[in-house]
Amino acid sequence: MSDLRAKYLTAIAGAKDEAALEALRVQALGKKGEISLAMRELGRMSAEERQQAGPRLNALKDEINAALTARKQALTDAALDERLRGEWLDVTLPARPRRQGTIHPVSQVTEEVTAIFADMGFAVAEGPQIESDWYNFDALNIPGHHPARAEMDTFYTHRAEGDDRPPHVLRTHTSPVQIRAMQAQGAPLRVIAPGRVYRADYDQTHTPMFHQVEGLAIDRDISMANLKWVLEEFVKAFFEVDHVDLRFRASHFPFTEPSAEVDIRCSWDGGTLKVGEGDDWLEILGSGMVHPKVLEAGNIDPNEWQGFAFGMGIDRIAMLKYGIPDLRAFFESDLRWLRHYGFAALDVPTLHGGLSR
Ligand code: 2U9
Repeated sequence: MSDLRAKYLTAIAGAKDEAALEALRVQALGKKGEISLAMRELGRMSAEERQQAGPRLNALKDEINAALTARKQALTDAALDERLRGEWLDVTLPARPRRQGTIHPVSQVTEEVTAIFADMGFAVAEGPQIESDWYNFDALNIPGHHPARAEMDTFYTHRAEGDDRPPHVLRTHTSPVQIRAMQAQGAPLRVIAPGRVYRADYDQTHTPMFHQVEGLAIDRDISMANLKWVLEEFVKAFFEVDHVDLRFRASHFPFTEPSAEVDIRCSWDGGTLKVGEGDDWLEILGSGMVHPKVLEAGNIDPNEWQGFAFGMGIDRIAMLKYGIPDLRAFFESDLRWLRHYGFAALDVPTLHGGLSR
């Protein structure tokens, strides 16, 4: 019997697959298997012999069954290990170099602008694109009769017949986001508000939806000098040049007093824009000191706090930086245009890693 035991335990341990195990099971424990036949022999033994051999055969049967089960489990585990090794995937590998999708220039420039202002301590604020006319106009010192309301070519939502409440508007600038930020966070405050804005206007230089970024810095002693420095730093970083000249031209906005439009020195030699050199001036943004009434609308005391604000068109500065000629093509989803002007998906702009490359 010890021969049988050694024979089967050795064979089971060396079985290469489930089929070999099954053949061994049949050979030992099947109807005509060696162990089964030996059990049948018990009938012919004397009672004394049977008492000896019976339990030993049963124990051997159990031992062989257990060995079969254990070997089967080991083979299953090995097969799974093998599969896991074969299907192993390094998810940290770089993406395939062939570019499928690309980052839209508006997204790229939004990220660039955000990285630059984040470095100067500005947080990003967001708000609804459908606004009450209070947040979009009144809070910004643009009352109902003010020509700016008409000038802004506003999209109004529809109210049901007999509903006399003023309609909501598609925000005409991101300024309401900053009113909300003042109300929610109070002073001191340093935020930028990038996002979509809407004006009913469509021609070569206007689309009914476009993108703005506005900035707001409020503190006890903030001045136009701080504004000038921040904008100079921004323009240098954005256009990736060491030197810029800015020109502040007096202007008027209802939400700032005094107000200034800002031009940068540039040249258009050979049809391409060079920032920081030449005899031309290019208007890129509007700015000013926040009007006291606007601070009040944001629940900030104008006797204690003051601040500067600025605003610019993201699509416009994207066109300037990346030499994109037609604004309307931005929103036509033409794949050839997107592949040509799009950016690699994994090149996230940072100040240390490079903004555009
Ligand atoms: C608050 C207070 C003041 C934001 C400002 C401008 C000047 C400006 C235009 C640039 C080109 C809009 O996209 S554009 O047509 N913007 O000239 N924006 S100051 O002033 C604010 C904003 C929010 C609470």
